[in-house]
Order: sequence, then C-alpha cells, then structure tokens
Amino acid sequence: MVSTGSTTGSEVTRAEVCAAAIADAFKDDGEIFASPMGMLPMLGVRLAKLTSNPDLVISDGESLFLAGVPPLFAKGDVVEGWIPFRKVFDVVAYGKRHVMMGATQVDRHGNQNISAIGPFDRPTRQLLGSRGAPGNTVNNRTSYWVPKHSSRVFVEQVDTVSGVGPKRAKEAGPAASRYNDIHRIVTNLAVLDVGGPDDTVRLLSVHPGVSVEDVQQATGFELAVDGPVETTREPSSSELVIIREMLDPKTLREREVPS
Ligand code: F8G
Repeated sequence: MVSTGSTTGSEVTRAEVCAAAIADAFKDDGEIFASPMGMLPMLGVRLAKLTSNPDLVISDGESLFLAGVPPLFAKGDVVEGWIPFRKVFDVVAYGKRHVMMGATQVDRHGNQNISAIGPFDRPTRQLLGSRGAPGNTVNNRTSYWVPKHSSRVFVEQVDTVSGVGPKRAKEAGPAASRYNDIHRIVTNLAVLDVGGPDDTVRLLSVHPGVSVEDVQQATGFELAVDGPVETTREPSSSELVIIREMLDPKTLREREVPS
C-alpha cells in the first residue's frame, strides 16, 4: 500500500517505488559502469548494487570508482579507481556503461532534449546543453529519470535533439543505431521504454495509486500500450531497510518525489 503521507511509517512512498524501479533498470547489466545523474537515479543504482546487481561498478559521480556503497552524496570509504571526465569518454566509447540522465523533454520516439526550449537559433530557454547525451545514446545504454511526468516534458517532438531515440538513430545510419539502446524511462508516475510500434514510447507499468489514464493525461502524445499494464512493484522490506537506514536516512528522496 503506497502511503500518501508519512515517510517514517511502514507504508511505502512513491519515491521508494521509483528507487526500486530505477534499481530494476540496472539489475541485468552485470559488471558495467553505472552513471546515475541526479538524486533518485543515484539512490536506485546504489540499491541495485546492494541487491540485484552486486557487480555494478559505481563512482562518486565525480572521479572515483567506489568499492563500497556509501549513502547518498556521502564520500566513499574505499576507493577502487580513478575515473576523471576524460576517462569517462573512453568508457562511453567502449560501451560498458549505463547512464541514467535527466530530460527536459522526451518525445514520442524517445528523443531527449536537455539543451534548449524553442527555436534553436533563438531559444526561449537555454538549458545546460547536450552534454554527454549525443555520445551516450550512440554508444551505451541510456535511460532517463523524469521526476515530474507532465505533457510539458512528454511532447510530440522535442525542440532540440540532445539524446537520440531509436527511430532517428536508424535514419542516421548504423554508426548511430548500432549501439543505440534507450533502455528505460522512469518517472514519478510510471515506467516506460521505447519498444512501441515504429519505435515509440511504450507504457510498461504504472506506479501504485496511478492509473493508465492518469499517465496518458500527463503525456503529450498517444502512448503505446501492449496489453494489460502492470503495476510497478513495491520495494521489498529488505530494500526498504537499505533505502531508509543505509542509503537515504535523511529522506532526501522525498524532496524530489514528495509523497
Ligand atoms: C521548460 C521545460 C519544458 C523547463 N518546456 N520550458 C523552463 C518548456 C523552465 C525554466 C527553465 C529551466 C558522459 C556523460 C556526461 C559527461 C561525460 C561524458 C554527461 C564527461 C559529463 C559532462 C559532460 C548528462 C548529464 C543530465 C541532465 C540532468 C536534469 C535537469 C533538467 C532541467 C536538465 C531536466 N519541458 N522544462 N523549462 N546531465 N539535469 O520553466 O524556465 O526552462 O527549467 O554522460 O554530461 O559534458 O558529459 O534542468 O531546468 O542528465 O535532469 O533537471 O536547470 O532544473 O529549472 O526545470 O521557469 O526559469 O523561466 P533545470 P528547470 P523559468 S551526461
């Protein structure tokens, strides 16, 4: 039962459902470098490392590979290696990485925008630029975290393509499509992928307390739905202990996805 309030009681919060859904996105990756961008992605990746995928390679988000799994934003205790930005590009090119990025916009075909809103030559909003999105999406598994699922984010067509979706990658040719792997889009309402007909965004599960209609209402295009839509699983009691007592005792997760 997902609570609508307390984060200290035994009831599961929406943020905790999202953390477990993010962990599930990394559970089958084996021994690759996980690059979570942002708080909930970091929480989910560290939960995966402590549960479903102990081989996952994690860093402090700056330049150190970590042997242990520290709480959110805490300094690592045992350093396993050095991974400065310039070395990350080698890992990206080699493909042994799964990055979970943010997204200002995501469109029907799984293209992502973190660069600019409005016309490219005169944006109404300049954002942080494409950053690693182009290289990530043509070289290694890429997922997205969207903390506020809305039709402002999920649009028919992004204003600028930072991260490329599978349809556009195929149109660009094998150099773009060969390793293009948009794995999961986890939001505060649902889990999606880009496995719908003609490489479109597909609804995989809705979080407890959320209906398919709620998600469709909050999406600016028709979602692909393959038969009955599952309900996103709730974290197990042992995962809740890990989340609440080890990884995020300050309940920072509630700031990003309030109950
Ligand atoms: C909008 C919308 C919208 C927001 N429609 N308007 C308005 C219309 C809003 C605000 C204003 C700002 C490998 C690799 C790398 C590296 C490696 C190589 C990466 C070296 C590292 C460095 C590098 C990329 C990592 C991310 C992005 C994480 C987020 C943010 C955000 C929002 C981008 C989504 N839909 N939305 N507006 N980075 N960040 O009204 O106007 O726009 O809105 O992988 O880098 O180079 O490569 O950012 O914006 O993944 O996810 O959250 O600043 O919070 O404030 O929402 O209201 O102010 O007028 P934000 P926000 P106003 S990997």
